Amino acid sequence: DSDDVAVVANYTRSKYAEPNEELFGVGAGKNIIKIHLESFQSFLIDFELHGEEVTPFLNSLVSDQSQDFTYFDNFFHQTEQGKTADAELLMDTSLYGLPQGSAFSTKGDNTYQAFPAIIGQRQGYTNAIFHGDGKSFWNRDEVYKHMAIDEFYHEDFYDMSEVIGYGLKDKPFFEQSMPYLEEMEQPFYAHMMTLTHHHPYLIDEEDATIAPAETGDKSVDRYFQTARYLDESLEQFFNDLKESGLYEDSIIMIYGDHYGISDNHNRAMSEILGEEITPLKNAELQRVPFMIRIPGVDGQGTNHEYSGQIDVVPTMLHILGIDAKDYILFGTDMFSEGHKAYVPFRNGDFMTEEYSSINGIYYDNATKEVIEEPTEEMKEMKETVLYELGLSDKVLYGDLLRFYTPNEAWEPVDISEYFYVKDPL
Ligand code: GP9
Ligand code: MN
Repeated sequence: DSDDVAVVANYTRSKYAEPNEELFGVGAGKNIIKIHLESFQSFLIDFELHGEEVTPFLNSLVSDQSQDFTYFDNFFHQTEQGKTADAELLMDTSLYGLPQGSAFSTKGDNTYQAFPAIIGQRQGYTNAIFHGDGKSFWNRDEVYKHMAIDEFYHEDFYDMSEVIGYGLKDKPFFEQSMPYLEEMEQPFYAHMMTLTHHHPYLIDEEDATIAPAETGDKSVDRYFQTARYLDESLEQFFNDLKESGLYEDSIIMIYGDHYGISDNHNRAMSEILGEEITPLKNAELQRVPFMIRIPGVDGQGTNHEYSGQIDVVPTMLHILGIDAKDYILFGTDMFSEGHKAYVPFRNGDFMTEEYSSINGIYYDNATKEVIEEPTEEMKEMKETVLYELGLSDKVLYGDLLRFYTPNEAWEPVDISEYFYVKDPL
């Protein structure tokens, strides 16, 4: 009830980090194009297989300063069983996914105060999600209403003749999304969700432009081929955005949703990386890319701040010039001096810049050694992580945002206003 929500709000307010003044509001009113890299882990960036770059296009965004991207190379996914849906939840609500199951499925009718709803109300954004799969997967067609997604382009909006694995192949997906994107009312927040680079990494022969790896583990071997295909589809999309004029004045955000290679594949992965996959190494492999380009702002190249998906909403709010302080958000602005650089995983493990806590064991990140006698500060950090995850669970299990009014600008989302059908009567 309202007492519980007050406890939560006290916590998030005490964690809150003041915006970085130089960046506060620099992106106000600009379109946001958010690109989901399915199952994409950061080890792929600059990785070479058979002496070839696997993802030359993404690599070029990181290495070429004139592209004006900032790449967070210590950014982690924080998902659990909800996989993609957990990533969506984390990155649009700054709440953690649930310890079991998917909040999208089980808490799809909750009240949310999501990023799209906030920017729709405060700055007139039109919010859209593009995904070449059925609309009800992960209960999206219900939960999106609560997040104030105005338009959901799902399989009914696409020519689905070129399908592999779960849905439409990424190249036709981006190609067919362009006309919808060009017609959208501006400013818009458009979330492009790719799908081809998804387990078990199936690819048609004509789409495979790099040879598979040779570990004998089929998923791992093909992982590089679908990553290459995704990379090419992205380059095609960037070219189309530039041609349409949308690229220049839009914020572009690129992220990975979760791991693609689980620890069931450690044998093959150790062959690929040439090192043993220890528990610490496995945690380190949970890095996914986060890249952002803000028009008119110089890219920083690579930013090494430890951060995670939970931090994206406050970061983006501040870029748009909306103070995150009023909202219940568990992350903090990644560009802020006061950013809290610890990264909770959903199982209670966590990483900081100096050390990691995995399965009850603390490791020194630099030496990779076990810390036999963890300090009080380390143990307190763990308490904080567990407390924070527990508070987020309370919000979801108790549907607590029902009882919270962030500020005068906030209006509860009216779900009867949203329809995700192609040709409404
Ligand atoms: C399905 C897609 C896959 O629409 O989002 O989800 P995942 O299996 O990665 O959670
Ligand atoms: Mn996914």
